[in-house]
Amino acid sequence: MVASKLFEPYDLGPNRLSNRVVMAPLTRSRASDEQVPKDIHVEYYRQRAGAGLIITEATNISPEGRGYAFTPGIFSDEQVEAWKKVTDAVHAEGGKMFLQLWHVGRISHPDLQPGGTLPVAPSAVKPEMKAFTKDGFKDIPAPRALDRDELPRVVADYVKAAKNCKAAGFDGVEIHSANGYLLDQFLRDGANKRTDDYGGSVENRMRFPLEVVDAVVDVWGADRVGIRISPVSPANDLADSDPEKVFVPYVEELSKRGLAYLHVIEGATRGDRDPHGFKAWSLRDHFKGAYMGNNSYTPELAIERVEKGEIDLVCFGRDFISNPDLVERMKLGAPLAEWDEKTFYGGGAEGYVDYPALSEEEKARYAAKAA
Ligand code: 8OZ
Repeated sequence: MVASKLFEPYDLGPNRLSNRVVMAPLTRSRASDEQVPKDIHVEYYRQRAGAGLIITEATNISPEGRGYAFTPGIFSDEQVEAWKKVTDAVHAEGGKMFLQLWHVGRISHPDLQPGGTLPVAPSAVKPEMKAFTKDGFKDIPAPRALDRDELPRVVADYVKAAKNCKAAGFDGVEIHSANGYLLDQFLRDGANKRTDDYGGSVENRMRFPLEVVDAVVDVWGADRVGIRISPVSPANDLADSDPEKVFVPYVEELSKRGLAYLHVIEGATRGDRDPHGFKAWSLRDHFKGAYMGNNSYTPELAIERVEKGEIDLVCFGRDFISNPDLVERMKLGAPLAEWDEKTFYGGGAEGYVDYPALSEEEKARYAAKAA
């Protein structure tokens, strides 16, 4: 057995996690047309409940918040009921689960929007990206800039979704403020060209994301709210001219609010861990809650950084796709199964719930080898 703090319990606010390994939010695009999780979602998450914490795939807070076909939502009663089955299954296995609250902003397409309207964003700046629609990939148009007096309505959509998460039995929520989606579009100057008090200065650019954070904290209490950021990731055609200048004060504001954790994609999303002069992990020094590291961690690096106290929690994404019993395998020092990218997005059970856990015989064999 591999002995490490990584496999010891962690008190994340009121939630006691059985270990420090977190299943990353992973978009898999297998929900119904109505954005409702299915029975295979129940099985998929149940199989992975050995994680200390599961963060759901990014989940649409409103019809407007959707940017990809077959992603799930958390704005209708039907969706709440479906998610309740998922949380019940995870809890029955002793797991903990947060839902990730998502609004894509400009990373969408009229085909994915109610009434076929333009996606909304801080400013009408077109991303050089394609959207995943039911009919395949389509070029993303320039979005419509949100009016200032519409912003409270978007905050209210977050509040409704956050309340629905309570009804669905989640243990907390993660606010998606990363990867070039709506909140990140307000933060980073590549997408925010506003001239009102929601654009321009760093203080102004943080205003809307912090309004969302405060509203969600009002619903859940800060110790059950986490947030995800990706300060230096170029994902979804978004960048900032000086990420340190905006993310240090942003993280300081988040810390003041007492959020449970800061989830940092430390490099380019699903890529290089270190693509920029500004070291995103240095943000830990500005945050008093738990620090969750993410991006291409290996079991060895996770153990090293947790043991050194450089991170509190560590996320694994793709490894959790192909290893439902990832924590067990890491503890045994067993090899990890490879993932198949062809089945990451869309489809059904294949490549979703059919990756096997180790058999009892295999477990015994690896345990004997490690002894
Ligand atoms: C991969 C495919 C679609 C969406 C993210 C929610 O990057 C996503 C996402 C990832 O945060």
